[in-house]
Amino acid sequence: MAKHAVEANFDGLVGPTHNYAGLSWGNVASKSNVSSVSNPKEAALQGLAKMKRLADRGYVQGILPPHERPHIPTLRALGFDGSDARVLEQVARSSPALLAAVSSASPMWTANAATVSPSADTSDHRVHFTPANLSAKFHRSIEHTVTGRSLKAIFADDSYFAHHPALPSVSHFGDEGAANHTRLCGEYGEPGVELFVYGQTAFNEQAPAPKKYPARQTLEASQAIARLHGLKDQRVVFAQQNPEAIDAGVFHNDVIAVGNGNALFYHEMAFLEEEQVLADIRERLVGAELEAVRVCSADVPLEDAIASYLFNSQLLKSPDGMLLAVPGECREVASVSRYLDNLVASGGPVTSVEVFDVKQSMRNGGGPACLRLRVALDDDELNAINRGVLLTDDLYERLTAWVAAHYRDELSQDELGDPMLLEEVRKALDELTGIMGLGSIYDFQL
Ligand code: SUG
Repeated sequence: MAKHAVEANFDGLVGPTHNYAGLSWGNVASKSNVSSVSNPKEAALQGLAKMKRLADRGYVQGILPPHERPHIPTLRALGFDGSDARVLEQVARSSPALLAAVSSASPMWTANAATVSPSADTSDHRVHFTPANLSAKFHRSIEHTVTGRSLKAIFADDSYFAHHPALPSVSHFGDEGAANHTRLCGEYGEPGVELFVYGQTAFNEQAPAPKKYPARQTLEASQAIARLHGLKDQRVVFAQQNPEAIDAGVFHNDVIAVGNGNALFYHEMAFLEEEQVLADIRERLVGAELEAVRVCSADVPLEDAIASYLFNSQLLKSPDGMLLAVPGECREVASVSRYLDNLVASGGPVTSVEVFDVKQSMRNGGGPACLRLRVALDDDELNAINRGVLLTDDLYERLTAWVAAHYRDELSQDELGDPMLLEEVRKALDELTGIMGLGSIYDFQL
């Protein structure tokens, strides 16, 4: 008998240095909003409001903390020295691009934090975590150490949870975590099919690959994670993302597909070999029939899917079917808005659609689904986690007050070198680890 389990969503709390630095070549929104003035306070409150609405509906909602930024240890490792203020002053003068990279609040997109395999799928029946090396972008490649510490602080009991280090940080093993990984299943406590979507095969230069933009995930990385997590071959599917989609701006699979339970909602341009992917999932899925909801280009052209982030919605099981939690931009793109009007009436798995405003994050290419990491947990595992990170009414009140007290409501690129900003960040994060009961996870606390 499968154990009762739920899917918990761990959202990244947006950090105080949220800004628009144009760091992600291949991510259209990041490039188009470069140097706009951001509003970190609004960004964090938008994220918290999304979490609160979902927690109020009964979903288990957890939080992953922001990281320390600007990250002085990275700058010191690159040869900047002297006091922290002097390090900032030197890098601001000599390399504003580097300063922007070590100041990004990118850990907010926790769909890229790690790949997680629930205990029903793994050989030792523990929940396995591998932080993503995010090696494709320098500003993201510095995330996995602190991400690993946060995950260990939250999922601490090693009789239930297994933590692996990130894969080797080179392009051959480029890994972007859960953004390229979807678990399909009947009940959450039953064994599922883990679908790994990759952009490129690293060790075969003849294999299809995008021409314009980078493929951030390799097949070799996905295979390594499946091995590390002890997944059974007959429960895993490796699928190549359509290189044309990557070249149009689909830098992660979760910009063009989302799945949950037995439902897979995807655009016809998502996979290189669509029929094969569906057949492989159908063959491996036990205890449930795959419900594939395919969106054609005739209804939603690829560029509209990218502009609206339709597929970066959260697909959540609800009492009467499934809820699609879409970003507000979906109502601003005519084809997508029309599609959504018909979706519920079409009689498929999606039974309701709700709009969430995460505009501050969207302008850097991060929709509702980018902001969350899913962890399926059985009742014992849920009891074993550090409960201080689960959103309650009280924690929501404390965190909104914390944001109001510590965050700026405007931040431009010129301000990233301000030593006061670094001080504000450290003071805020030190308080936060206390609020969430995380102990010491930041370099400045060790
Ligand atoms: O890695 N943007 C992130 C967005 C990540 C979205 N995540 C998922 N699709 N799961 C990225 O490209 C932009 C930062 C800047 O330009 O300031 C950035 O890192």
